[in-house]
Amino acid sequence: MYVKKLFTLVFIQKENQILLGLKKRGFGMNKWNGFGGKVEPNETIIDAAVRELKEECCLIVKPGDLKNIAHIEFTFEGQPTLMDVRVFSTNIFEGTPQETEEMKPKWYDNDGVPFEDMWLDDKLWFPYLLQGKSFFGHFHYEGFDKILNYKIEEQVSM
Ligand code: 6U4
Ligand code: NA
Ligand code: NA
Repeated sequence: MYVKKLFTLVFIQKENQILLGLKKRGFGMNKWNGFGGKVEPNETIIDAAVRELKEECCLIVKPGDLKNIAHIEFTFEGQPTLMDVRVFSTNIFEGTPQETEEMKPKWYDNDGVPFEDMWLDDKLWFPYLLQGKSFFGHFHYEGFDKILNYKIEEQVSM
C-alpha cells in the first residue's frame, strides 16, 4: 500500500515559450520546473495550484483558466510514498514573474528547455505538454537520478 501525497505543478506558456523556475531550496533543489507544491488539507487542488504559483513567482491566474493537462504519479523503490502530481497549464495570467525565496523564474524557448538541469522524467513527457496533449504518467525511481520503469498514456480528454 502506498501513502498518497497530492501536489500541484503549473506551467505558464506563451506562443513559443514556457516559464520555468529554478528551485532554490528543498525537494528538487537546483532543478528547473513548473511552480507548485503540496495541496493543504482544507483546499482544493486548483486553489493550491493558484496559491503556489503566486507564492513562488508572484503571477496571478484565475482558477478557471488553469487547464488540467496531466496526472503524474511518482514512486520510489523501497519507499511507501506515492507523489500524486496534478499538472496544469495556461497562457492567461496577470503580472510579471518575480524571483522569490523558493524559485527563480525564467522564460525558455520551447525548443530550448534545459532538460539536463531538470527531473529525469521531464524530457520524457514535455513533448506532450508542448504539443498540448493530455496524459497520465507513472515513473518509478530508484533514488532521484534513476528511473527503473515508467509509462505514459495519452488521454483523449481530462
Ligand atoms: P515547502 O517547501 O514545504 O513549502 P511545497 O512548495 O509545498 O514545499 P514542493 O516544492 O516540495 O512543495 O513540491 C514539489 C514540487 O515538485 C511539486 O510541484 C511537484 C514537483 N515534482 C516532484 N517530483 C517531480 C518530478 N519527478 N518531476 C517533475 N516535478 C516534480 O517534473
Ligand atoms: Na514548491
Ligand atoms: Na511552495
